[in-house]
Amino acid sequence: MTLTDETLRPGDALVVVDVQKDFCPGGALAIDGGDEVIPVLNRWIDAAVAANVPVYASRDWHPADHISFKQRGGLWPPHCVQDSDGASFHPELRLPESTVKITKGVRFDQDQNSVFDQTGLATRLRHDGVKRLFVGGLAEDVCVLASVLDGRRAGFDVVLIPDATRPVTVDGGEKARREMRDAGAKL
Ligand code: VGL
Ligand code: ZN
Repeated sequence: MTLTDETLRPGDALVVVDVQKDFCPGGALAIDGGDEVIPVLNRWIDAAVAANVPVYASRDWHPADHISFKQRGGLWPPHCVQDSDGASFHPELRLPESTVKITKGVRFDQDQNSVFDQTGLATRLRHDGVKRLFVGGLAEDVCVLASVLDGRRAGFDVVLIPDATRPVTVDGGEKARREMRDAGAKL
């Protein structure tokens, strides 16, 4: 990536996916090195604020006994239960006050991995004049992947910030990067 490509400019947005305590070491669905994305994202947040580029941050926000939890036949241990400590944004993530927050995973009948899934986010981004998304967060092979693919489908240019994301599994991360590249995302 050239310096020009990396520079934030009007029409860009920074999208921070699910940097919550439960996805970091010590959390209910801890991702290896999940907390290592935080200092990287803080630098991107500073750059976004300096360039007057808006910041959007999603949170996974499940009802208790959510359909995605193992006890309900889902894939995951219980995590990011609404209003629990683990569902909070990681305290070291320095989100500006102007951050637009996206809440997802609230449906009783299905999971929502993508930040675009039934949130109205594409409409909001277009309203805000956004054309290109810089994306980081957790997890690379689950919610980041789904969000990047949906962002491309919705017609946005998408840049994944590689050192600002971590996968649940190494294999999953490699596959996710291939899929994102094939969908036209820049890495
Ligand atoms: C996520 C697993 C379950 C994520 C959310 O944010 O990537 N992963 N729920
Ligand atoms: Zn979840």
